[in-house]
Amino acid sequence: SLALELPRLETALRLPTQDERQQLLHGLLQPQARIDSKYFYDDLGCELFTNICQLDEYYPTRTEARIFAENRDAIAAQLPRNLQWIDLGCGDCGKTLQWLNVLQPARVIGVDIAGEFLQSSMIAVAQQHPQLECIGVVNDFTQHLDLHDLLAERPGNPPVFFYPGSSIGNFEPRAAMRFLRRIRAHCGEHGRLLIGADLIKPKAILEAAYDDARGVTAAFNLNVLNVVNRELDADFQPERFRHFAHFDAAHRRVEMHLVAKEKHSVSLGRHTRRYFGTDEHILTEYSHKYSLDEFRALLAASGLRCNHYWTDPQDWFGVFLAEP
Ligand code: AVI
Repeated sequence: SLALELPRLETALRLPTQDERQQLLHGLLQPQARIDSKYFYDDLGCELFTNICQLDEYYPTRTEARIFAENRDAIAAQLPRNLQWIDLGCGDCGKTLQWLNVLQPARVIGVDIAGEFLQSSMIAVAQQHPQLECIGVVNDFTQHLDLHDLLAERPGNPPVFFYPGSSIGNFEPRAAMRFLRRIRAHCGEHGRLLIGADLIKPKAILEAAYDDARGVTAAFNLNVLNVVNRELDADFQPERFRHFAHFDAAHRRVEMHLVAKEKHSVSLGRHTRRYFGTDEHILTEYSHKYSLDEFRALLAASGLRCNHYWTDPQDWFGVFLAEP
């Protein structure tokens, strides 16, 4: 029998709303068609992303992990005691698990858009740390981050937001600033943000990271069409598109696209059809890269002071600790 009490799961904000479907449809009907990168993460997408993180070419995950491993005590020393740890986009909670022993937080809040995945992750955390209060919040936090009530339940425990993996790079800089400001608004006096950001580096390394030899990233990108098919009752055939990734140096971002191999049309539900010409692109993701100074300037513009940061010997990835 299961002695474990199931972690609390707050789901109020999930189910895709009519609004979200409208937005998705609207994006696909633009002259430059686009699909928001949040649609990557269905069950298969989450699994493919886990595989991406283990690829030789995909350096961000292991570079960040090494920065954390080598500086864990120094980072922990800068954080408040009895904190509430909020992992934004926690996935399998693998990164959070590595912090729990040094930090001994008062509670852990995992936030993720993928509900079932989140539930099993939080159960795993609770099993390994039976004394710890674990809460899962199913939420598209990129759209509406509102954890004020939840955090206010523990007024004596300062929040520490954990946003690793350079997920901030998937926002355009202005949206990143709005998002960082929202985090700041949750911090109070003693709250902190521990955030990872991928740094500028040679184009060939960046492009290989987003177009690996085994085709895992290609499968991840193409899978978004299956997600759209379900969301909109559409009939995309992924085999009619190919994966394309390139670094746009002017905008300092890797872009992922799906390119139509041939001219064809796709039904987007009962009343709408979209025509694609040969080589027409659907934009599926931006992954912005920063210099150390640019990222600190972004934090500053969001009202966050960064007194400490850590990098690897090549300056490929940055970990920043920020406070209001
Ligand atoms: C989640 N995010 C930080 C990844 C990135 O690198 O932008 C998503 C990804 N896309 C392709 N590979 C990985």
